[in-house]
Amino acid sequence: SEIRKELLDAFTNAGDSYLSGQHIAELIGCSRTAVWKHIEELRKDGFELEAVRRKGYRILKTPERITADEIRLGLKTKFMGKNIHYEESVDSTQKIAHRFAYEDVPEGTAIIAEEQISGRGRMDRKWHSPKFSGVWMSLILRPNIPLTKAPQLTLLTAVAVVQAIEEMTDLVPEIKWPNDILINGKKVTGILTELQAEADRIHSIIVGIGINVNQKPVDFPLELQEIASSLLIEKGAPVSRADLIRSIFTHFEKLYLLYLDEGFFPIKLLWESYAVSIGNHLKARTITHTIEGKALGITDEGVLKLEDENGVIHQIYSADIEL
Ligand code: BTX
Repeated sequence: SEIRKELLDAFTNAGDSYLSGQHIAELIGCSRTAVWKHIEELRKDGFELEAVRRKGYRILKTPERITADEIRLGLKTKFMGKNIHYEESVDSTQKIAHRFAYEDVPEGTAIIAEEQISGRGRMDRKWHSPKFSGVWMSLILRPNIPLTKAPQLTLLTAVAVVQAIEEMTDLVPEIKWPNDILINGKKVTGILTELQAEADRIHSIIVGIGINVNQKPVDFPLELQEIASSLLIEKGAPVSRADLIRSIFTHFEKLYLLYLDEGFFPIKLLWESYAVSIGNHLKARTITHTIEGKALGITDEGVLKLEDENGVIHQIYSADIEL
């Protein structure tokens, strides 16, 4: 807004010195209460402000934004992330991606937001996506594969994200079938794969990636504090979201081209090397029932094989896994 611009200009001109509420009120022509409200809004948007009695306000830190330019600088992919659509605040990047996919945007288009008001997980679950601290991104793909193979893209994406996290940190991420990435047992990433199809042909696959990057423990709602974590928490230092996104584009494109060329097998081998669930006893909760057993691995199609106590091997296409 106009007032926001004037306020930021005033702080720019003040440099390192404090701006009193009275002074700001005069500069932008509003009441002191209104000044206080504008300051609170700045805080909500990620600015760190210091308020000192009798002196006034000073900006300590501006919010860390991702800019498309920052991502593009140094990006060497052929098509992944070449077309970036950036928004500050959205319902869900998946929603935008679905709309774009109909409009025939190029393959590899990425929709990235600083914040999602109603980010979503699988089966209508919520995905917590606070401002300026995560990677909330949807990728549009148009592989020429049958519908039944679409879930393989979830596994491929998990491998790409693990490789990117490994490149950016010295953390050891692990994959929990099919779509969770854990660090020290806590969820740092979720992947949601959706598709648009006509008859049995895939029109687009939309891969949603949510990564907790720079959240502090207090940034998680209570119900997530035990089960979720962020790269910052695990690493003990912030991670550049733009660098992480660029790294995901790079690893993703490599894996995706390999996949289109040679099929799922090489991806499967990589995936298995990062998976925690394989060899372990686990519980798979499908929509209709729960199966307990030992995870034997995934099939060449990406389906989980679970051996129950009677030695019967079940193929699990979609489930929630409890380790
Ligand atoms: P999921 O169904 O496997 O996981 C959802 C569950 O994970 C929730 O029920 C909750 O318990 C937990 N959860 C919610 N938010 C977080 C979080 N920030 N960190 C860790 N755990 C959480 C996973 O679904 C798929 C998530 C995809 C998110 C991306 S973000 C970009 C794109 N847009 C969009 O709306 N969704 C995708």
